[in-house]
Amino acid sequence: MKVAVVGATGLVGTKMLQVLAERNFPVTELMPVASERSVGKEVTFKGAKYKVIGMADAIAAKPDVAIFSAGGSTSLEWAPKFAEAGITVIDNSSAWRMDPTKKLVVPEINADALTAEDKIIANPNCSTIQMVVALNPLHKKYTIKRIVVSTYQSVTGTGVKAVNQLMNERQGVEGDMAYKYAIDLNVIPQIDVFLDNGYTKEEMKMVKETCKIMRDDSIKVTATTVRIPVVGGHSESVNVEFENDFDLEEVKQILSASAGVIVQDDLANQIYPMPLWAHEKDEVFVGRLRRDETQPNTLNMWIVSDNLRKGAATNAIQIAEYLSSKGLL
Ligand code: A2P
Ligand code: 11C
Repeated sequence: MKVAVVGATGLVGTKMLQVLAERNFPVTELMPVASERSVGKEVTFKGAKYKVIGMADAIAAKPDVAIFSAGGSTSLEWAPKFAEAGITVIDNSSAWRMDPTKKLVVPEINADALTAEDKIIANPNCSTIQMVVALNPLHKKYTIKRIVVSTYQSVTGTGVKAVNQLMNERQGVEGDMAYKYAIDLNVIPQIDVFLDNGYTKEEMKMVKETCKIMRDDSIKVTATTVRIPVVGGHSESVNVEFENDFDLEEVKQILSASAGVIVQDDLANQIYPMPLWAHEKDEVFVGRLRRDETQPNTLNMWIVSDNLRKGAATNAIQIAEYLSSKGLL
């Protein structure tokens, strides 16, 4: 498989190279791609050095699949050019996610919708992915009516500049600011820009992407997304109301048996999901499972996952693995 990683010098692109190597994706030729600024720079894959190439050269080299994480505007401009050249694009930006002609895929949930005609496939937002991986198995059993979610999101979701801001602040060093405010010793209740309805773009991604991935527009979602001074994973407090009543032990069994989910819920030993443990793992961790005692059929849960892995690189590579296994590339 000839594989291009577009945005290979970025935080997610670097993680993509790492995950491709770890999962032993059958790469016969690797093309790291970035902006013209980075052409000629070197990246490492499986211990070997590869020179970064530009977009036009990448198309000319005709990879079987191009995994993009180079921002929305780059995707809008370039993904159609790759697709026209017959290259399947798996795009980690928000550019194509809500386009009705494009599939928005979490392999555990809706990879079955993919066909060889899908030349641009969208990878969802990190905070959406980890939530739906945990909720979809419960939706199938009890039918979700409404989700109330608050997030606690790692600075890695913003990129290298934000990680540097946090580390600089911690060391008392002046540097570029990724956020308007200090992030160390602070909590910022804004992720991405504000929209006309007073919600942020990140919050509305969680609302819209959830329904599209779970193929059910009747699910009501309301979200508050928050940046915290953590490196290593996003956490989410989720309150979910079902149409039907549930048994807490059965909920744990369903989640334990679900692909990509690990239940960490042992109160006696103070075991619950944390970014500290989710960091560099591919699974979604679920714990603090308890009944909401204020209304019927409602569950409280705590969901943690490494946003650069299942939230970005791993999910995209799992899509490529699915396409490859079904002969769709
Ligand atoms: P470059 O390093 O050359 O700027 P991050 O989200 O961590 O900032 O990374 C963004 C990634 O997207 C980087 O690899 C960056 O390359 C790449 N990128 C940004 N703009 C373009 C573009 N116009 N064409 C190709 N790659 C781009
Ligand atoms: C964050 N969720 O944590 C964002 C980053 O639409 O893929 C990913 C943005 C996206 O800041």
